[in-house]
Amino acid sequence: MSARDGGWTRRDLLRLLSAAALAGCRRGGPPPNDDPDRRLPPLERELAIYNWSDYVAPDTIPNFEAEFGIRVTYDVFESNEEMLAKLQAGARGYDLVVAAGNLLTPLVALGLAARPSRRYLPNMTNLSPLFRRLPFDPDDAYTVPYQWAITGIAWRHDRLPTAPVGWGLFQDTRLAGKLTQLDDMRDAIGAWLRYRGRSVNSTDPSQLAQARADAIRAKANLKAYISAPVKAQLVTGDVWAAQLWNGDATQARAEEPAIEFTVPAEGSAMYLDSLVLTSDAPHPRAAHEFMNYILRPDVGAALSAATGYGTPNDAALALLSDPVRYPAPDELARLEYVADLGRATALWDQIWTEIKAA
Ligand code: N2P
Repeated sequence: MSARDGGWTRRDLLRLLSAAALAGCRRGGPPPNDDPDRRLPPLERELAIYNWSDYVAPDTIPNFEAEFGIRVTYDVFESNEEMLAKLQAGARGYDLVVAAGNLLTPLVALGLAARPSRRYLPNMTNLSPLFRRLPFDPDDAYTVPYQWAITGIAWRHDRLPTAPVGWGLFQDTRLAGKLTQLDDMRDAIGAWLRYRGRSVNSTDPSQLAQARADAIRAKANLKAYISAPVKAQLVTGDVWAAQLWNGDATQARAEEPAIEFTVPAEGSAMYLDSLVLTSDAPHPRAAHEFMNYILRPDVGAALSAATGYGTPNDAALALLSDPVRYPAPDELARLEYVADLGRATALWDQIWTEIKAA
């Protein structure tokens, strides 16, 4: 606006219009805090993280706080759906969330994720190429890999008459009341898709209807749909076999050596969970420091040693005496990364609701 007369001149209007046109051209493009080459403000004194439960080493957070002089707020969730629902409901203030690959698509689509600035992540070079350029983040633009997981069966070898072979275990009426499945739509339904030789990422309505029928038949035997908190019941022996993620099974085994872990013969799901920067992170510099800290070899090794999950970090892997090995080719042939379902998410949601209500 012209300061001289305080009113609009024709030139002012033209300037405004061309600025609006430029802004229009940028619409749909990345917001300014999303530039992967941007410079960040000075280090903040706080950081807020939203992670899975039982998914960090006891000293990961205290060591970071002490070294960087940052106070960390650390909240946990039990499922991807819980995390997404909380963020969608407007929970703000988290700088970093730990998200499975299949969650990245909705996080980006909802404008909740931002690309980190590469300038502050020199330790990215420690990552294994096995976990780079995966389909959910083909340019490695958003995700800073945290840990990887396999879904299988954790079971008590002192309670089950024989070792479980496949997902059919959960249909065995002799074990009624001693079984649980994950309280996780993708895993609970995904198992029954694999049981029939289908993909855990199927969007075929007839395959999903069959999976619903199989899931409901198994549900009659289940004590509950329960995720990480089932560990305590495996340890006490109240549960004899639980669909569970490998690291949580390892954590339970540390308390009760009779607990084993098996990947079902029909195959199963695999996850790469990543640190994702939120688009409105209040402490972006601290968030980057934390991501780079997790990517240190010693920090990554301690994380995986404590949680029992696989490290995507080659330099960390080299430090571990008994690491979770990446699946061999024959095992890998039976495993699938869980992928975003796109429009079929609604159908899956509906089927999961029907299974829960059955
Ligand atoms: C941690 C479970 C995370 C593994 N308790 C599944 N993404």
